Amino acid sequence: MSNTNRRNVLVKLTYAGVVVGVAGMGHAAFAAGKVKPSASSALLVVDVQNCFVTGGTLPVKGGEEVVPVINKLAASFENVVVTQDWHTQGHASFASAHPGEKPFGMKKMPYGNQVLWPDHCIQGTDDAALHKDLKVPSAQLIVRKGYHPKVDSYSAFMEADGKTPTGLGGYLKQRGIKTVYVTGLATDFCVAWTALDARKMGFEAFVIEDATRAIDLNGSLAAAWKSMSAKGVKRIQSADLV
Ligand code: VGL
Ligand code: ZN
Repeated sequence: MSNTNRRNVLVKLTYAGVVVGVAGMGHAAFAAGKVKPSASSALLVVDVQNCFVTGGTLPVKGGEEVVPVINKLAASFENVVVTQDWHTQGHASFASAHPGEKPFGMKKMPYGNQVLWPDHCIQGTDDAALHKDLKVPSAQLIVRKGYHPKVDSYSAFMEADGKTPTGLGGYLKQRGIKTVYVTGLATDFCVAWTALDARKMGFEAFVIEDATRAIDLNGSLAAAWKSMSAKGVKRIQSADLV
């Protein structure tokens, strides 16, 4: 082996060592009070609605537990955006819209594979309202999504067809937001897709894990963290924030 090659091997090993080290540290890399939201940060509160908590149409286990965590976090942010899953009756993401299909099955749609859900978060119903104890009075925008009858939208930025923006990316960019902190429901669907699209659109993205709860369907939670980590989404806890 030539000297140059040996040096390259060493460089690669060292580089790999650093990468493994950082990945292995996970959220422990963020010590308490070390992550500081600034005027160019926004807190995204995803789908904290009756449909996704106990007693709702698509309950996420422990979904209501995110409410006090988010209420407290909101005080640290100058910019807060809330989202609502906001489906039409008979929406294509509902199993009931497909004869013979059951909730939590899969269906091939023109835009890709779609999990079929129980009817949930129908526009204007109590089920689709924000959780009554969610107190984020400083929120500046409410983004509703999933209102096109034939297309789902887990992400707050982009519908599931991958080409219809909700407008949130433009809104945040026009307001000079560079970093988003994603919270809410559910970790492995709307939170993850929102965080991944935030990265795609060039935002720095954090997910505040204890301000989320997951559906965890066939390993979807582990898969979501894996793809988020691969795309540079940072996993933190609410105690990591000042
Ligand atoms: C969601 C499934 C269906 C979510 C929305 O908010 O994570 N999950 N619709
Ligand atoms: Zn939905």
